[in-house]
Amino acid sequence: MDKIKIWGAGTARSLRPIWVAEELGIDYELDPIGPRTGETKTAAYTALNRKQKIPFLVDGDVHLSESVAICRYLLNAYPNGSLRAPACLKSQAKEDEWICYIYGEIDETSLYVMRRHRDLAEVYGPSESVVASAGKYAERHFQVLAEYLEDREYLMDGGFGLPDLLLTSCLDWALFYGVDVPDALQGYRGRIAERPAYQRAMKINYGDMLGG
Ligand SMILES: N[C@@H](CCC(=O)N[C@@H](CS)C(=O)NCC(=O)O)C(=O)O
Repeated sequence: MDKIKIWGAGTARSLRPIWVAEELGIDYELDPIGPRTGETKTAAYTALNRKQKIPFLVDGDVHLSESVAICRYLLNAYPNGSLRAPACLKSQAKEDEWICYIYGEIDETSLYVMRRHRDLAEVYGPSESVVASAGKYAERHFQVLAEYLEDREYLMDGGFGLPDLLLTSCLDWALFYGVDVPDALQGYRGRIAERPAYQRAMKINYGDMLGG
């Protein structure tokens, strides 16, 4: 069977599947295409992913877009114990609750809105007030997460898992955007950033952008 192939590098969303693949020790091939480079708009890529977005994954006959869905698939298909795998319905539901919350409120509603109206202002229109209020909205939800994580190592009992990986990718993104991140979350992020798989994934995903 062909190697697993992942498309996409250079963004918080593309980091996630690369990081999961590194955690799981998967032998994969990466095509590090970037957004806004024209590479997602070629006929060949559009035939693979009609949404013309990264990340994207092909594993045999499994074709998947959506960073969180790709991460979940890789973990379910190739578990190795380094990422928490929910053992029962209730545990899966609580994990999904965190994932939907972080993806919906922090990634899409806050950080990507900031990206649209600042970095991508020529496409979506500039708006300082929208960027400021999206940043404040992220800060409000970071408080919720900080309170919850005050006396916990990870979001779920049983170790580092997908909700932590997703949150860490959002915390990096938020810090890069100058959003106020509470100390409790900065400490949590710092502990997770020591993971060798995170460090490998950051180098693979951002390459020269990290100065390395
Ligand atoms: N919900 C998607 C978002 C994917 C997405 O918007 N990717 C951006 C880069 S972070 C992209 O490919 N943008 C190119 C474009 O919109 O043309 C996910 O989590 O994978």
